[in-house]
Amino acid sequence: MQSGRDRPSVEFTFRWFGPHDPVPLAHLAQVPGVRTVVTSLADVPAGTAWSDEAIAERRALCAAAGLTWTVAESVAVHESIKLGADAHAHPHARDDAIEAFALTLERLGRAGVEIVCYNFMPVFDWMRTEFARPLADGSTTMAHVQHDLDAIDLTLGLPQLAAWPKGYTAHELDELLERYAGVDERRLLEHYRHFIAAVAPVAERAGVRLAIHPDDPPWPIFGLPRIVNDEASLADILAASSSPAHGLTFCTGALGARGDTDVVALAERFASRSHFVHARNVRRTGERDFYEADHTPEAGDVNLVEVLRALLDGGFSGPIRPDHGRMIWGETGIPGYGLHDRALGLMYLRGAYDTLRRA
Ligand code: DNO
Repeated sequence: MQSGRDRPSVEFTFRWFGPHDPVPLAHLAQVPGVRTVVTSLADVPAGTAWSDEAIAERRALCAAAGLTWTVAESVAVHESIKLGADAHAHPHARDDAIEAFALTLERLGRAGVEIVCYNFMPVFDWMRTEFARPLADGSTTMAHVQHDLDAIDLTLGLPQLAAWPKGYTAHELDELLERYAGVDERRLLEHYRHFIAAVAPVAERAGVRLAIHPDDPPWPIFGLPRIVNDEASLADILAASSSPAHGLTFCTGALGARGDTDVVALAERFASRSHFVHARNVRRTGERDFYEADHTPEAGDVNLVEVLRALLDGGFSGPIRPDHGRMIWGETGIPGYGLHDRALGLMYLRGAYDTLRRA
């Protein structure tokens, strides 16, 4: 157990989706202590390098609001990388996509962006089955019910349920899913090793730290393999490269959705390999069902103060952002990404942190 003075310092930060985000950047800068921002060029398709100009433009936008862009979340990993060369339609697609990813890292590094968050979930990024479940207090939140997900017929295309539809037609989706037929967890992990071996040295040279985000929800969906979701799989992922540039986005919500996972124990074990933290709380309502709760321990199953203590004692030093909040006080906007509840969450974490540092 460390005393407060020995505990590393961290940076509390906030996500901003870009000019289409209903939360103005200037409002983020009014949250006490927030000086940096997490954002990305989400309009650039996976497999295309981000241009220096577009990076400079986003950086300038942040700077004009008094904020420094320090984390890129996310840089998308093209499906050809996850599929591996042989399972993809074009023989060079994987190499080209890796090259584009590496170029993006070099350019972000030059622009002073220190951390790049990404994920390795086939086809679908994070997923929920409900985006505005009413809670007893009149707020709304996102929820996941596995039975409802299982009932989705993908041959009809991906309905309104995906948070971030990638715009596949039913036919494209069908083709893509077919190509994944030969990719099981073992193969996916091999493809991941190929990818990280290629990009970690580039990240190192560029002064960028890579932070892989766990699968969300943390189990396979639609029969697709997922390899970043529990203690053993996180250990395999981290063992894929010993580069100091290779690490995790420690997402307490994604990891906390599994009843067989002790998030505090994971924080103890992986603190020093974590480059970035997503702090949010979930209430499990079934083996594979949960909803997203506010950041306090009574509201959900994750004790964020204990997680924070474990991360700090384990040597984590980096950016932490409050992740999904509820929609409260009549706010509307991107589900999970209203200003109010995330700002309350940030202040809760900040209070816990200041206390831990003085204890
Ligand atoms: C959800 C986020 C994810 C995350 C990506 C990382 O709100 O945590 O969209 O940004 O999965 O690649």
